[in-house]
Amino acid sequence: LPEPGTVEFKDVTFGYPGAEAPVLSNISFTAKPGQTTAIIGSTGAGKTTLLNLIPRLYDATEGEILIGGVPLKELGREAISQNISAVPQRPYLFSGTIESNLRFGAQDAEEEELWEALRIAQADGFVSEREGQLESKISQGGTNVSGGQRQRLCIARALAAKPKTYLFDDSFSALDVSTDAKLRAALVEPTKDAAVIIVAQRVSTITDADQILVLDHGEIVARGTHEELLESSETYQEIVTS
Ligand code: M5T
Ligand code: MG
Repeated sequence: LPEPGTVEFKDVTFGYPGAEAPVLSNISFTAKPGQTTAIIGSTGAGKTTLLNLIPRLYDATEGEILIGGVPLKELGREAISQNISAVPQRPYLFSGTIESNLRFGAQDAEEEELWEALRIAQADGFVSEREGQLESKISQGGTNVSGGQRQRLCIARALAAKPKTYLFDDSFSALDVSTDAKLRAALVEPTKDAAVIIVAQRVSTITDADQILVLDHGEIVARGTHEELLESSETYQEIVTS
């Protein structure tokens, strides 16, 4: 059996209910623990849709998705939520405290572990400056923190859960380039045994990924490392120079 956390797509096709054309066609790849798999492609290419199939927000129309060698449909909701942390493209905070938001998926974490997750996510600074710190109130939807702070709190929440698989949907886009770089450097150690899948807009976010999938109109049109794709893929070259 593949290692726990491994994500396998086998010839996956998906169309939204009621839509005529599929949004994803014949997607096959393996994201292994200890590796970063990046997905890049223009807006509407199907990147979010692809990620959302992994925690079963939708089910594949054709083909199969397996986690650690087990088909998603046999895994059950509980195993999926315990093993996968997803940071969505529009990260969401609940009304409550920073602590209650971080504990979603990490109920038993020590307070020190929450701070560690905040440090990695480059969020410890602004949290420690807020009155009440971990007890500081978050309004519904997180409207009383900035977009970049919301994104970092959601990354900290994902880290606190210590999953085997991480899904980051454009999670670094609201960060300036220097915070983005610091955060990704800090992520290396805590995610080193996990499968990490990153959807990115900026090529600089993914140049060191173990494999990059180039998605175009719902199909993987090229795959490889940054250096390989610079040589082989016109679509990738266009993304790099755009
Ligand atoms: C891919 C359509 C969307 C687009 C295609 C989420 C969603 C998407 N779509 C629906 O019909 N219903 C939905 O609920 O699917 O969209 P995506 O996966 O959101 O693309 P992306 O993540 O690569 O785009 P972006 O802008 O985040 O870079 O035709 O209309
Ligand atoms: Mg998207």
